[in-house]
Formats: sequence, C-alpha cells, structure tokens
Amino acid sequence: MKVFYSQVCLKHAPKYEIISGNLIDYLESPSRLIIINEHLQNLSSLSKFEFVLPSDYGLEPILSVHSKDYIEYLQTAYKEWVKIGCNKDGVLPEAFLHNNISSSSSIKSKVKVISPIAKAGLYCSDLSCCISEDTWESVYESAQVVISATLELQKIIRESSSSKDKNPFPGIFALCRPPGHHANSNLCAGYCFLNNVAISTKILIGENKKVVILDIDYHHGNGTQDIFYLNSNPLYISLHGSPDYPWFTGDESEKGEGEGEGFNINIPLSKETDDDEYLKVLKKVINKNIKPYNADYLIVSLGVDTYKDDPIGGFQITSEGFKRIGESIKSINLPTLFVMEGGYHLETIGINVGNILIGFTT
Ligand code: Q9C
Ligand code: ZN
Repeated sequence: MKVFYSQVCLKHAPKYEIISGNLIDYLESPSRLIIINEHLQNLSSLSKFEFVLPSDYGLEPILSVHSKDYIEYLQTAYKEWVKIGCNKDGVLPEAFLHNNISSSSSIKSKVKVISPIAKAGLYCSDLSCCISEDTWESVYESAQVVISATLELQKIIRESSSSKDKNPFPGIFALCRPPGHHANSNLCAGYCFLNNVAISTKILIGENKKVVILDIDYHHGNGTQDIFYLNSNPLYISLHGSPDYPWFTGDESEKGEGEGEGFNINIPLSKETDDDEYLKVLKKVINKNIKPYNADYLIVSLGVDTYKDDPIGGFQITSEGFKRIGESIKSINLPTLFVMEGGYHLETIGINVGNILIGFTT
C-alpha cells in the first residue's frame, strides 16, 4: 500500500489548547505522525508500505471547498496577530460571532470585523485551533498529501481497468496532519483547518464518480456533514461518540436536506461501545447503506481516537478490534482512500493505525 507522507506536516505545533476549562499541552502534536510513520516503516520490512512524497497542486482544489476569504485569513492570521502585539504562541479567539449576537438586524449587518482578534472569532469556532507561525504551511501540505493520494488512487484505477488486470480494490493511505473533518467551508475547529476529505471528494465528484465517506473518527465530522448536507453525492456516514465534542451536531435526525435528504447518516454511540458492538453496527451500515449506494470510491476519515484509552475520545475498542474494522472496510470492496484524522493515545497510535491497514490488506 502506498503511504503519502510529508515532514512539512510536522511544522504546525501549537503549545496549548483549552479542554473542559483546563489549559493543556496541544494534543494534536507532530509526534502523532512521527510515531505512525515509524511504525509503518518498521512493518515495511515485510514490504507492506511504500512511502511517497506529495506533489504541489496549488490552491485550486482547496478553493472548491473553502471560501477565498477564509483561506486568506489562514494565510495571514498569525502575522496580523503578532503585529498588534498579541501572544506569539499563536492565534486564539476571545469572542465569537454568533447568529443571535443581536436581535436587531441593523446591528447584525453592521458588525465590523477588522481586528485580528475579531477575525479569530469569526473564522474559528472553539479553543482547539491555535494558529502558530508554521500552521498554514502544514495545513496546505496536509491538503496536498490528500490530493496527491487521491490522484494516485484514480490513476491506479484507470490503469487497472484499461489493462483489465483487475486488482479490484486497492487502498492508499494519506498520512497527514492537521486533520480535517471538523472544518467547514469557512471555519476551523477541533484541530482542523482544511477539510482534506471534502477536498478529495470534490476531485472525484468532478470526474463524475460516486463517493462514500465513512467517518470512523470518534468525533462527529460536523465540517464534512455541513459541506455536503444538501448533496446526494457523497453519501456521508459517521459513527461517533455521543454526547461529546462537537456537542451541537451528530444526531440521527440530521439526514441531509433537499436533494441531500437521506444521504447523511449519523450513528451516535455510547462510550461503552466495545469491539463486538462496534463491528455489529459497522457491518449493518455496510450492508444496509454503503453497498446499495453503489459508489465508485470509498474515503475513510480514519480516526483511532475510538481506542479504549484515548485521552479525549474513547469507545472500548482494542488494538485487535482495529484489525477487524480494517477487514470490514475491505469487505466493502471499493477503491479506498484512508485519510488520517484523530487519535491521541501516543503509546498505541502506530499499532492501531497499522492494524486497520493490515486488516484491510490481508
Ligand atoms: N472534551 C479530532 O479528533 N476538544 N478532533 C475536545 C473534549 C477538541 C477532536 C474536548 C477535540 C477535537 C480530529
Ligand atoms: Zn476525533
């Protein structure tokens, strides 16, 4: 399996975040990627994984998902922030612009967002998305890793169907950070800045392909849901812990709207969910929803923060459980792009990601 990876993704390294009122070390750390990479490198003695550097496809694919003003904000936020004397560790909002900020529509329409501090509250919806000096470089590279992986998967599919030597369901892994599934077209949230999976999906849809997004990160992928809420392609399916972050979305009743109605499927689960229960639910959704959709590609939002000892997520999934999850994903029988999302238990993050991919390939 090809693994797309770049060290530029390691540069983004905020110092801290606020969780449940506590100021803590930033959990979405560069070491996460280093550990996964090392673990896969070690497995490669069995020639399982082949590492590939991304190419640069520019801003165009990114702008198919995100607004121009939001991208400009991400590019300039840190510089503007330090220019007015704010903390050099990075940008964090101190006030948020809410829809109900004022009952007077005349005040609402006059809200002025000029200061870098005000902008932070406009483009960021929580306190876990600090923008440090190198953030944009890593965020951009993370998207390029996923774009490169998407194009490679497409290429493999095209070549295999023309030569008729069907190797029917290859997989590719985009080992990237920062993650993406909490970001929507103009908001960063939950360690996410650009929605990598959405960018990849848009590329495939642009080639008239049908896509299923299976989001197995512990947290509800509110950004991905929002981006595609009105669309019947992709089919978005999320299995996530509830009640938990992002707190306001992820209910079963959110099914999509208009043409998109029925193409957004949320499966909230309790923290007690163990391997057997999780696999039962996953197999059911594969048979009942994923297979009948008849997609051309599967994109997996791969979080391993479902692991039993994850510091912020955590069902009761074991390392062995991840192998079985990988096997189930293989049974979907589609060309598959795995895109790295969450997972914060550093002692096992390598093994757990490795086990998903081993389950998928063997
Ligand atoms: N009590 C991803 O896994 N704060 N993002 C959580 C928990 C933010 C998680 C607070 C968690 C974001 C990609
Ligand atoms: Zn997560």
